[in-house]
Amino acid sequence: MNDSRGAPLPDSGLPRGEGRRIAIVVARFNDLITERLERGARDALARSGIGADSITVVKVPGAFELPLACRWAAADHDAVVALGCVIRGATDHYDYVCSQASRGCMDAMVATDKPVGFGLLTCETLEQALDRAGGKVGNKGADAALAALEMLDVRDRLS
Ligand code: INI
Repeated sequence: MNDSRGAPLPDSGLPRGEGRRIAIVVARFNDLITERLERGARDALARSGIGADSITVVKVPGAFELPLACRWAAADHDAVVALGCVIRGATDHYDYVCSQASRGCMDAMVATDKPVGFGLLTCETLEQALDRAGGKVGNKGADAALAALEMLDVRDRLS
């Protein structure tokens, strides 16, 4: 594919933010982690050229509530970033929350035809979560935000 001047475009979309309106949906459960994911997502969006007034942040109780809020947010935003953190406990509750939240976010993305950046950490320990929320493995909130922007660019190039 070529750009408007005929120069070849790279195969991947670019995380361009200009003119985009983005919603960030943040689960409050494990907020020590999810606040860091939110900061990472906000910073990544700002670096991609999105002003603070084009970003809506909304909090929900936990990861289980992310999919429905993503569907609501998709109605008047170009893309949504879903952020949460599930840490394995003593029961199998973890498995239900992880599987339903991730399935629900995918369903929200397909049903609304809007990108949903998936920033749900599913970890065995708090240490693993800290590593992924701005620690030694990066910030998965930032990664999810950039993935959503990249998908918007992919859509524009395919349409
Ligand atoms: N929600 C999370 O976001 N992370 C968790 O680790 C978690 N655990 O372990 O239970 C969790 N549970 C709450 C759930 O997401 C709902 O908010 C709750 O069940 C009310 O619907």
